[in-house]
Amino acid sequence: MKFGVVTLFPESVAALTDIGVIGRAIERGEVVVDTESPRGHAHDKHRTVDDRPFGGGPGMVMTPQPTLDAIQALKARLPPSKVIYLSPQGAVFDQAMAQRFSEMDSLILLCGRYEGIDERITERAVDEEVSLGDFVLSGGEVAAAAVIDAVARLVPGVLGHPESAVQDSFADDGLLDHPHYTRPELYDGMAVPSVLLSGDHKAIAMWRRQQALLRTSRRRPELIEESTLSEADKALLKKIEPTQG
Ligand code: 4GM
Repeated sequence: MKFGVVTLFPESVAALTDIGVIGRAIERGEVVVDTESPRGHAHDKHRTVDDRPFGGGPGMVMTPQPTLDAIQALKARLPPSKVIYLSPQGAVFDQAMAQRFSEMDSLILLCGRYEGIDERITERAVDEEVSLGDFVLSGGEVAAAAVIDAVARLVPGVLGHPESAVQDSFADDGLLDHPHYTRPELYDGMAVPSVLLSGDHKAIAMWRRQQALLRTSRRRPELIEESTLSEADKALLKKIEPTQG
């Protein structure tokens, strides 16, 4: 899958995507991250990409021409792509959106700086406005890198072990993940739950399901209402007092 990123700081996106499983997928050529800076499309001698807001107020706004030309330059190099603008005003990003984006051949991510971008950029070139959540970053680059990571790891072949994408929190049922343990069995007086050492795979699966249900109902009850629980799930949720929240 190919990602195009329109950013005034191309190195910052590369620094975040060139590591870990996504970095290795980029090395193998399974994922491509191509960047384009509006700065290179500014025509004046100071390479100006922003200006003061009409109507007054603090900060600067990215002007239409350099950013729209940068988007066009990426479109010319990539397969037909949707343009996603990362902003706090967007629809909230979630696993279902990541799944939908991962089914595309390519995606262009537009990063804002300053107070944001001239609305005519959005009107002319943006297909979807997406937010990571209700907080403000100094630029869209960290949000774009998060979207690239969440989407790329769903592309077949990118993760080493294909089942780990399926088993993730949210993946199949929209529930939070169960707790995980590894060695040692006893750490500073804290024991691993004995069922995980039992070798009883049915009991382990049931315990994990129950922990996922209990965690979700305590931490994110709104997710439980959305997911349709089986009768077995409802029984698990009622049965035992949880070991942790
Ligand atoms: C638009 C306006 C995304 C974009 C002002 C980007 C938070 C998110 C920016 C801006 C961003 C988010 C860039 N901040 N919640 N900052 O996904 O500063």
